[in-house]
Amino acid sequence: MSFPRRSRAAAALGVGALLLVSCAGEEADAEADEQPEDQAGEEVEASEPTCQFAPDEQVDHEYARDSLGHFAQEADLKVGNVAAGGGHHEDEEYPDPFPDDEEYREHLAEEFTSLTHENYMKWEFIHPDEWGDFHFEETDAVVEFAQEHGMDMRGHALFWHSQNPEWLEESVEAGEYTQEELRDMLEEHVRTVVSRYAGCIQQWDVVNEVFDDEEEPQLRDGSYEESGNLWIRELGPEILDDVFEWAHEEDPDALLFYNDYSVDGTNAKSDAYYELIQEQLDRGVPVHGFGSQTHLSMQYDFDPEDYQANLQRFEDLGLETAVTEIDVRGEVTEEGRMSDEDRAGAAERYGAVLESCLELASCNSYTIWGSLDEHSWIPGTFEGEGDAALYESGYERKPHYCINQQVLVEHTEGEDVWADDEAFEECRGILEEYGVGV
Ligand code: 9MR
Repeated sequence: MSFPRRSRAAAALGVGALLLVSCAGEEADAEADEQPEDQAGEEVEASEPTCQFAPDEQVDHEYARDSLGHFAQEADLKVGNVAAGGGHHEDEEYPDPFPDDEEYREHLAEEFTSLTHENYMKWEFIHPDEWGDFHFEETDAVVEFAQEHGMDMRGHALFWHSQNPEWLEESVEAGEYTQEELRDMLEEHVRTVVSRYAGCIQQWDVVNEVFDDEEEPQLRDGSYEESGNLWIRELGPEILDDVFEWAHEEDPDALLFYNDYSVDGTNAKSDAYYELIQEQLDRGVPVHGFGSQTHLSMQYDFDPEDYQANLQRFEDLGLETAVTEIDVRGEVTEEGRMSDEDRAGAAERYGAVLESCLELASCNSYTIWGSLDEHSWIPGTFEGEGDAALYESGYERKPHYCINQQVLVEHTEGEDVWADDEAFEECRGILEEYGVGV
């Protein structure tokens, strides 16, 4: 069985809203088939999911004409970023950006139409000390912010091998839980988190990075030291069906995704996902989407056509697709800058990925993993690499930002508007300087 594919706009709004939207053209015809009818054959309105964190009043804000958010709305594509905090930020000298930096928060609200918790939604945050103690303070704060500003959210991540609390990894290693107890914990986690944010989070990275990086990728069933996934190791691959089922039961409107890195084309890892998902769909498991994280490096080749072909085959399976964590890094000088040539190349990759996403009916969101290099996870993970984020340190736009603006403007209003409108003069100048986008 496969699941009905929704249009990009409808998917972003959620199914409940879809039934209230009036559309034109073929898509509307297809969607009309999905409308419920009462016993007399009249169409009935399905209720929109309500988010328990919905504010009494939204902050009154409009996206400026030269912002990504403005054109994201016109293109019916969610253009997102992370709410930065937790994870590697804890080792840095600055306090967490999202709770503490007003300028940063304003920037998120002014530029983006979707948010992802960079770290606060992960197991180590929600269960810092022991089982049973759900900790939602930071997680809620990001959801409330998104609600106040009318932003969508991608939930990240319910099931992962990394960023589990130490107490959990240690007690599992010491054999302190039976399989049944572990399964119950996972179920309670998934059900509690998904139901808490039902109506607030439109799509979930339910299962994150479940295949390893070997030539013939396998599900990560190894030890903690081998970057094994404790759930797969202890409970077997069958648990993957359960996690999707539990999430779907708690929020039937949310789109449920697999998400991984190094699936930026048709390769052994993306093949492994294709097979796994196909089998799950055949069994009726509610998998709705495939997310390509898209952490690219200028040190490796990138083929935009193959990138799109990969997402296309998941679309052909009936799935939604998404660019979930894009950044493009390169080798940097001591000042943290790539060569101008690499900067131009990085911008071109951002542009090519966004174009692919816009061309695919299934690609409903494009999320950039960070705004400022000083916040980025990259230098701590890849020594000597960086310069991947959208802005220079004072939020001046890099070519990486400007190419996204260009692609969105050209897609929605056309090449002439991009070439002539004075709102885009700054970015035209920046791209020209690097010889990009011409
Ligand atoms: O950006 C996140 C960083 O702050 C954390 O320290 C790191 C720990 O693994 O996770 C980073 O985000 C990752 C995301 O959750 C999953 N895909 C890869 C991302 C970059 O490592």
